Amino acid sequence: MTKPDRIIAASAALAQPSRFPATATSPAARAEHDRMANAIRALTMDAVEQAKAGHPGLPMGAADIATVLFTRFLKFDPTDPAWPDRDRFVLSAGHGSMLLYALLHLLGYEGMTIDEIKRFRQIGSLTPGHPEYHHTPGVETTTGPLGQGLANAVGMAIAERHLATLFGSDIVDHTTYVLASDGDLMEGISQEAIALAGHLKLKKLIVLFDDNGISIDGPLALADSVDQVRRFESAGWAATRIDGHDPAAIAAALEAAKKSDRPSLIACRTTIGFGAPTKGGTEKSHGSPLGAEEIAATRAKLGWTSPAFEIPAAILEPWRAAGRRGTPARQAWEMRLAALDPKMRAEFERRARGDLGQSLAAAVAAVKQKLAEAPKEIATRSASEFALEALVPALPEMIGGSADLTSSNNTRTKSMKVLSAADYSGRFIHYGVREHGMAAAMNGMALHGGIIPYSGTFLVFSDYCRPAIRLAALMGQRVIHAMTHDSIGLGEDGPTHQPVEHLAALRAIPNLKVFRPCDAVETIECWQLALESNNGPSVLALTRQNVPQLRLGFDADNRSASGAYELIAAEGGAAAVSLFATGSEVAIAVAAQKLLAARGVRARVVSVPCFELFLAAADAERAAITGNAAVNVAVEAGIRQGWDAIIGSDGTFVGMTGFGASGPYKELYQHFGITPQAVAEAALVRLGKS
Ligand SMILES: Cc1ncc(C[n+]2csc(CCOP(=O)(O)OP(=O)(O)O)c2C)c(N)n1
Repeated sequence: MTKPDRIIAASAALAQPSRFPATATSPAARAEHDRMANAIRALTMDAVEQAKAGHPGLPMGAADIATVLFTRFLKFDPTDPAWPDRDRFVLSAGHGSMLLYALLHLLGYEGMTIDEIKRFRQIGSLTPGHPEYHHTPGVETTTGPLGQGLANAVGMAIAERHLATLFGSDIVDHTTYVLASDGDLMEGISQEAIALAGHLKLKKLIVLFDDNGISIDGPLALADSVDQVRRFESAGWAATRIDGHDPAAIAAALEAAKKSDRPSLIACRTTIGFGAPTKGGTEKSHGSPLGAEEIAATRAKLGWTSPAFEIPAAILEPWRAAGRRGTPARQAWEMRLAALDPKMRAEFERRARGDLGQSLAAAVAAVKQKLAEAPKEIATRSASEFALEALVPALPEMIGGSADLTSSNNTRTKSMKVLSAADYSGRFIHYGVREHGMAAAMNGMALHGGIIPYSGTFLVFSDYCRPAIRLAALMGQRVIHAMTHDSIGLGEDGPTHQPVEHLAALRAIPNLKVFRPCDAVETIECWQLALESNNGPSVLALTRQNVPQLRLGFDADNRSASGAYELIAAEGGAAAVSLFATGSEVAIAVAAQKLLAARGVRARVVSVPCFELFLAAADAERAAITGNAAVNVAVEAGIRQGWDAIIGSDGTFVGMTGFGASGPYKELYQHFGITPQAVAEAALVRLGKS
């Protein structure tokens, strides 16, 4: 066969979507569907029972939806779970994890053996309590905190549209499906996500709502009376309501959704714990094992005669056939990729791998060169913009944005077009005032691959992003948050807008890097480090107010890479005092050093742009940077928490102990005693020289 013939043959194989025609209503087809869906129910009951923990209700209720979706619509290949053009399936209601694990087992994902199903919720199994990205092949995102998955899916759908404009629909053409529960849709983040998706007309996003009317406390009516169909419609979605146990209705709704010019909601009326005679339809099937008696009665009711964890070959085989369905499509795709212009193909593959390419180093060096030639006394948010002017053209995978603070965050460079429903090729997203949805959508873009999302908001609103940042850290995703107005230095907006505890709170998240550069040179260095961090997210805390450039001359080394470094050594001998500082307070430490020198006290200044990198450094390197001065003083316009790891519990801290206040920033620094004089005085007191 010639190459084009093979492509046609492979495409033809895909064109036979399944053994189930869309209008399948024959008794035999229905019976087979029921048996296949019941396999999900049986595995779920048995695994939850064995683990003595878990959530049987959702998988049992959504089994019909999942069976139709995975056997007739979803484009995937279990032999290549990372195939870039696969459809994405997001189980937003992560507590229903057994739905996904049962599917992965039945469809033949390697590794998801029946033993793994038996080890549900055990340490080291492929079947943890909630689905974990990277841990289990076939899981597209870590879900559990309700609402996040839905918002991740919006980011995935944005990524798909954007990349399709660059590489063409032969290479990028997939749909993002979400299974969402009542809980997902009650969470506030869902409103941010659906409003953004509707606005951007993400037509290849399809949400299947497991509309079972039950949550943990009982009937939904206890707490909610939203008409979800009308809610989604008002956000610009196509929305419909169907019987979620009718395979023909599910298929018809999916067919219609695939043709829609808008994102689609399919509200599927289901019975939680479908098949369980006494607990089904009630919250009793939501989150605990059904119990031996109820399981026996469910088996009888469903006509499921196999023992626990056994799937008869006659049922497993059609599932495995459904799993094999996508292989020809993937092979055809690979041939199309191979036939692509070599340069474009290399670029696609580079971006899919997440490699940064060669141009980053040159862009960073060029920025540093300019700063060496003409030092800048500017806010680090402006330094960030200066850096981005070089980075954005060098790294086409960077997609920027802001939560309605574009001109404050300085995240949009001059050349950046806006990504919109009319033009998905743009690289800047106006997320609207939706920090949480933005951060979660960014996670989805990073998970999708081919994109490095970065965005902006005020540092104080990192609280609004926090659940998504935490998940980015847990999943090891490279997303970058440029968070400006990073202290009382923002001035007149006052304590509502002045972060105080935020640096400490962000530093508490494992696997998140918090950068607080002190000047324009550190700012480009921190951007470089954030971009190179391909196993976790970063926050850049940036000032509103101007700061002097402290790093003068050209330095090819990225000094920020060690997290902390001696910016200025003590003059004339060993230091009696080490002054540690971050961001805008490094200049205060530098001024304090001069005051101390005037009093005959030798001090050194250590800039600490990133705690996490510093604390991860080898012991000897850390000890050398920490030094052995008699007195350690740290200065940061935030709370002390976290600093003991650097200055010791006997170190002196100059910073904030409560909320800020409204006023001109220079006066605020005086008011709160974060000044060179205060720093010098603190050191002198410790030396007994005050
Ligand atoms: C943000 C968040 N809050 C609370 C929970 C705990 N929780 C898990 S499931 C659930 C609600 C269950 O209702 P629903 O979403 O309708 O799921 P179903 O009962 O249909 O399985 C809650 C409150 C959570 N996982 N995430």
